[in-house]
This record gives sequence, C-alpha cells and structure tokens, in this order.
Amino acid sequence: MKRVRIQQTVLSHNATTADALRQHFAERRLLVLNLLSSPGSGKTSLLERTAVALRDRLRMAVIEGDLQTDRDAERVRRAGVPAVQINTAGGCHLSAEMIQEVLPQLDLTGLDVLFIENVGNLVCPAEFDLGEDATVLLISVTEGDDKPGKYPPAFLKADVVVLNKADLIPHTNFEPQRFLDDLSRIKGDLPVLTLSCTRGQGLEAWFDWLQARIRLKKEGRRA
Ligand SMILES: Nc1nc2c(ncn2[C@@H]2O[C@H](COP(=O)(O)OP(=O)(O)OP(=O)(O)O)[C@@H](O)[C@H]2O)c(=O)[nH]1
Ligand SMILES: [Mg+2]
Repeated sequence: MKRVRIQQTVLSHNATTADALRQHFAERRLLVLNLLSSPGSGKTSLLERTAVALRDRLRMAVIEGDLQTDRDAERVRRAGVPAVQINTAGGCHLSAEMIQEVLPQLDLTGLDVLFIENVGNLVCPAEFDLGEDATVLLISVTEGDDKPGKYPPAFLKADVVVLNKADLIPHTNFEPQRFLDDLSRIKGDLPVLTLSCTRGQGLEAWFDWLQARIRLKKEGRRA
C-alpha cells in the first residue's frame, strides 16, 4: 500500500510540472515531441536525419536524456541543431522537473519544434508526462514483431510509431503483418511509419507527419 502511495505522489507532482511546461510551450506555439524507444532503436539517428534534411526549413532544438555521457547531444550538434544533455545518473526516464531545469539553457525564440529524446527504455518513460504535445515511439525490427502486446503502456501513450531499421527485415524473422496485427489489438488507429535511418528510406512520411504537427500547433489546433 505504501509503495503505491509514494508512486502516486511522484506522478502527481510530475503531472503538475508537466502542465506548467505545456502552458509555457502553448504560449509560444512550440511543438514538443517526446521520443520513446528501447536503447538503440534509432532515436538519435532519426534526429540527425531530420536535422540535416529540414534545418533550412525548420528551427529545432533537442533535449537529450541518457544515464551518462553527452554523446547524443554531440551527435545532434554536429548535425547543426542546438542540444542540451541531461544525465540521469542511473535514472531510467526523464521527468518534467528535469526538463524544467534545463529549459533556460535553450533559446526558444522562433523555435518550431523541440524534441526530447528520452532515456532508452520502453517501460518507465511511458509513465512520465513531460508536457509534450505528442509521443513518437520508435521500434526497430531487430527487437521483434511481438512488442506491442508486451509493452502496452508505451504504445497506448504513442501518437505515431516509427518502425526503424527496415533495411534489416530480410535478415531477421520480423514479420510486418504480425507486428501490425499485434499493434491493432492495443491501439488500432496508430499511424506506423516504416523507414530506415541509415539508408534514408521512408523518411518523407516522417517529415510530412512532423511538418503537419508543427502547422497544427502554430494554428493553435489540436491533432
Ligand atoms: N541497420 C540500421 N541501423 C540503424 C538504423 N538506424 C540506426 N541504426 C544504428 O543503430 C544504432 C543505434 O542508433 P541510435 O540512433 O544511437 O539509437 P538510439 O535510440 O538513439 O540509442 P540510445 O540513445 O542509446 O537509446 C547505431 O549503430 C545506428 O547506426 C537503420 O535504419 N538501420
Ligand atoms: Mg540516442
């Protein structure tokens, strides 16, 4: 009983901070996306691809979450986008307080989109609201096609699924239809964008999704 109460307190404190962040972002009409996935599914690769393809058209910034190192922030900066690194020192997810703490390090003026790359983990990040407008859930084909049924909270939280490393499908036992059937039992209407960050295939659909969400946010409309 006690453990449940403590968790509820942590989550309700997080929710209050997340609401304040959402208000802050809404006043600026700034789209904020929370990127969720297991370690290594390709979150930073997707950000690098997006930065290189769209940096002349969109103003973006990134908050990176990892246990240790600033490797991902460095990768994003090399792609020409400002990035701030959070090290959770063992923590398995980002919290709204962590976002609030690093936000002053970013210039939000004129920004179109703020990406938050969460700690690689398909469990805990699904419980923590960061004040985002939408959650982008990445899955790579090497993780197997059975993940929706095994990790429902992450898929329930998601607004779009990016199925990455499609170039590796011929080398794995991943069956796209089995994945889609499993996903439809959790959240049938979730859009799935199949792509390969390394090959650069299928990225246009992601860019279209992203730009449509930015337009909606600027118009003050909900998806
Ligand atoms: N074959 C293949 N490899 C990919 C693809 N996308 C990313 N990778 C590789 O997968 C590895 C992990 O990619 P990252 O972008 O670092 O993944 P991440 O989700 O940011 O990882 P964490 O931040 O550690 O959770 C790297 O070696 C990438 O080059 C892809 O589409 N196909
Ligand atoms: Mg990364």
